[in-house]
Amino acid sequence: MFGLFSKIYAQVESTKNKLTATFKSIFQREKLDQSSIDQIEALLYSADIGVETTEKVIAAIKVAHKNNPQMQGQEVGVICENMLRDVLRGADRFLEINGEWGRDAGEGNPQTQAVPLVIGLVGVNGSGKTTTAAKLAGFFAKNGKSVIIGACDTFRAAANEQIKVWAQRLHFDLVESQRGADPASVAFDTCQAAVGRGKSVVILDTAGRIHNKSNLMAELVKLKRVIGKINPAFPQHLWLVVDAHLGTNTITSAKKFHEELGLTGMVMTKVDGTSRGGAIVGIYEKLGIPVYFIGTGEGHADLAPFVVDEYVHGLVGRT
Ligand SMILES: Nc1nc2c(ncn2[C@@H]2O[C@H](COP(=O)(O)OP(=O)(O)OP(=O)(O)O)[C@@H](O)[C@H]2O)c(=O)[nH]1
Ligand SMILES: [Mg+2]
Repeated sequence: MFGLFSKIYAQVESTKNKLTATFKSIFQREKLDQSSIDQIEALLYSADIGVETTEKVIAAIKVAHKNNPQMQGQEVGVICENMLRDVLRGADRFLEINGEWGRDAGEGNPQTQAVPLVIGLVGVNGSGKTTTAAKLAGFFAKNGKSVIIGACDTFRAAANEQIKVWAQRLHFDLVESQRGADPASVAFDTCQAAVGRGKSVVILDTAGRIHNKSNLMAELVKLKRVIGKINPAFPQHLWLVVDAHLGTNTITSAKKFHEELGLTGMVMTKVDGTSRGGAIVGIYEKLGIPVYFIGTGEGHADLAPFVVDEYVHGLVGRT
């Protein structure tokens, strides 16, 4: 499993080539000067690490440089990696499903053998929820889990068809829906089917929504409440799917989703197409919500569990 991560993280790194290459070139310098520090600051900003963390990293580099004016680039690399790792401590958490996979069940995962793990995916329009639902189904199936998806996006005309195509291609069970149906009742039917069929994972794909539309947020609160009637533990997880292109701009919206719904995690998608993947740092620092997976492409296998060490390495690419 970890081999797969390396491949995917290498892919992330290569798409951010320019940024990573510039970091590397600084870390290879014999001696650090002020312009190198300015360059690192600009790089951290362009990676969308966030103001606070960037300032902290730069302050630490300046102190180290003052103490040792002969400081080498390599040492700066160590500071950057260590500080980013520090800020992200606890941001990677793997799931445990019936005690068989991952290393940490995290909080709020009162699994027993018979209870399926229910994961709801929420987020703004186009963030990658449906694609992530399909990728997760593929991922869990590959890890020996039986999966069912609920097509709870009853708002967009083609939503059901979109997930149905994935279901047929990847052979997972799907509870379909009609446009205009109540998303909570689709979620209820899906969870009930999961219990009846002995599924181990339920993934609920929901319609995209803007955080300040209170009626749409209320719809998700209702969905949560309704499936809680089947088992008070449902949904054990509610993940915000975040588009990496939006960078730290997504913090306000993430905060609102969290306030309304009590998010348990995030998935950051489209990390392949942008150098702004550093936003995970800023978002985690502000909200403290762990990141379970990252999306690295449009294909069903382009998903990797988030691993802080690999991620930081991919971001600043110290050799
Ligand atoms: N490059 C890349 N594209 C992605 C990734 N995840 C999703 N996409 C693309 O992003 C677009 C939107 O994805 P969807 O899964 O339909 O997004 P959604 O959140 O379900 O959208 P709504 O249901 O309309 O809110 C599609 O073109 C996907 O192929 C990713 O990790 N990388
Ligand atoms: Mg969708």
